[in-house]
Amino acid sequence: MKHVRTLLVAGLAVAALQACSKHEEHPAMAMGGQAGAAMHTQDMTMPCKVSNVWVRSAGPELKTSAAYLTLEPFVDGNLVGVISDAAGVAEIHSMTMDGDVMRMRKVDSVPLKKGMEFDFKPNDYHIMLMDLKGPLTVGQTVNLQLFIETAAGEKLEIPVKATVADQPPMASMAH
Ligand SMILES: [Cu+2]
Repeated sequence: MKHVRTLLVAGLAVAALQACSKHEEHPAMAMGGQAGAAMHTQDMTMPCKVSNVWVRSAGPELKTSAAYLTLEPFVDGNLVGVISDAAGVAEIHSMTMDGDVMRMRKVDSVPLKKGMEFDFKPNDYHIMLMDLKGPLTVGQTVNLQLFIETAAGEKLEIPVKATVADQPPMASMAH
């Protein structure tokens, strides 16, 4: 099971490279990683605005954590995958009440509507980080790559930097 998931992630990574090279003519996309993430809240060449990004801290005894963020898409499409440098596996999860029990489920994609904010937040949709490569300490930075397929069929990669924290950032609490 774990092996199959690893292959899936490797497949996504290949897709990411293709998305990257496809957009090399875009200065903002070509800069990739760090520069792209630094301007993630302002850059209108990006297919969405990303805010309230954080990753829950995890001690060395934990192998899982979760990333949370708010997406405001500028186009219709789907979030179809996530990878992270901090985790061997990253999955999109929903969380629902099943009687008195909270249950997490892996979902293949999340529909994005232009101009409609979509929240990944505690006890709700989240980016599950599994097979953590090490402890996640408060203040540490984690890189995420979001994969979006637009309604027009474009495959886009969004680099996001997340700060590790114990609780949501202030902006999120006022939201
Ligand atoms: Cu989960």
